[in-house]
Amino acid sequence: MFSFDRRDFGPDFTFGVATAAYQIEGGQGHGRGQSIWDTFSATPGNVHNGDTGLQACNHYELWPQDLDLIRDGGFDAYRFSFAWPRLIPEGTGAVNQEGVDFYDRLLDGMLERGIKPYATLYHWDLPSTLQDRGGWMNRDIAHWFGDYATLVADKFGDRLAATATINEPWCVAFLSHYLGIHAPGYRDLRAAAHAMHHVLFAHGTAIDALRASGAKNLGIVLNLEKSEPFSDKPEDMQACDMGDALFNRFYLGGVLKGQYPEVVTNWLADYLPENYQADMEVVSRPLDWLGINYYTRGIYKAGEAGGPAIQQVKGDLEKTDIGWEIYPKGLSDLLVRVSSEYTKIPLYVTENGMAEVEGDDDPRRVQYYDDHLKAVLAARELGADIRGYFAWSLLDNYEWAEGYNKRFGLVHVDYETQKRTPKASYRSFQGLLHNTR
Ligand code: IFM
Repeated sequence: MFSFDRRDFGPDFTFGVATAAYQIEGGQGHGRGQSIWDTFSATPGNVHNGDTGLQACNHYELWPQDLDLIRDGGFDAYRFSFAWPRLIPEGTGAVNQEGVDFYDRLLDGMLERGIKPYATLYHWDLPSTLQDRGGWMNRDIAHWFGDYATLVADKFGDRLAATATINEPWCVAFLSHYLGIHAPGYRDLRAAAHAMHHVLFAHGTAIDALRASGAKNLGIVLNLEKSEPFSDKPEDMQACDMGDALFNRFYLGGVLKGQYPEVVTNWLADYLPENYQADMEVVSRPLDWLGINYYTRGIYKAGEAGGPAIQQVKGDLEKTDIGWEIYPKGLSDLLVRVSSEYTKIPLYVTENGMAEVEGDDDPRRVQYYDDHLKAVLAARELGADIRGYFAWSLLDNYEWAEGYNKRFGLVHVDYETQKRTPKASYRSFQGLLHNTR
């Protein structure tokens, strides 16, 4: 059980759980087009154990019991994502009616259960046909994404409590086009620099499209880390500044101030799209809220001679099953930083949680949530306007390059039988939230 009371968060604070389409839906076929994760995961060597999202948690069919779990846990809201290739199989053009019907059922199911839908338009499953045309490296993606946003607003907008454009643009751009760890698996400076700008330009273009179609309560979800230097040597401090600029300030600065950090634009000067500065007004369209996904800190050190200029090193704090340090103070520090240096719009913690070894008894995860929710309270005390918190994740699910090997769920999933079993962490939320909706 948690060590605080729901009332400590005030009556209007939103508690929710989060998932993403490719990680849970399964339901391939049904008119759905191919996505970059289908082919990336089918390529030997990219994903642990060769796991794919073909079945995942079969949420496509089992969604009624998953929504029951959200309701019975006492959660107010469900953060889910639309699959672009399920709605528009070729990325642009013809709409897949079966896909529209699926999200109609899902949204109506949420509303019937008193659960507020918090939607994300893009959580990494780009239609493959768009990748064939350059994907996030092609400036045209802003318009492809804008048209997709219009479709979502027209079909579903009146039922959505909030809509985010992109989930974790750092992952879409840097992790996937520079580090090569996520689809499409590029390791190329120019590809990364183009994707970094285009993903934010597409975000701003989609905000315009959503607003024009009457959608309300619009935001974006950034993954942020607490960046810390390995030592106070000037070269490590400088490495940390660069790490922070690449991970945090590029996205915060772009979206909230229309400005990228100079250390990054200098580094990427030869590779960024020509005249990108002309897009910054669109990149920084006013938002109604900002989502922050937080998991851990990043520790930076100057690189060795002949290698990359900065390197990340492992710290000595207790780690989750995926090897990330547990650092709740990083969450309060970040929330306070964003609210004092970047914006006064409402903030939401849109993801937070931990990977833990398989099992229904997960005391470390209960402690993790307890400590991080207290960090949210601490940041609120210091003036940050935080309106909600979403646990990642409702279910054990497909953890991208880690396949099914890493489990983040409040609810255990047996992938053979698809049986769901609530864990102790789910019960802790239930104890906190029950009968208070
Ligand atoms: O599973 C992911 C999610 O898709 C995006 N944020 C981080 C989670 C844990 O790695």
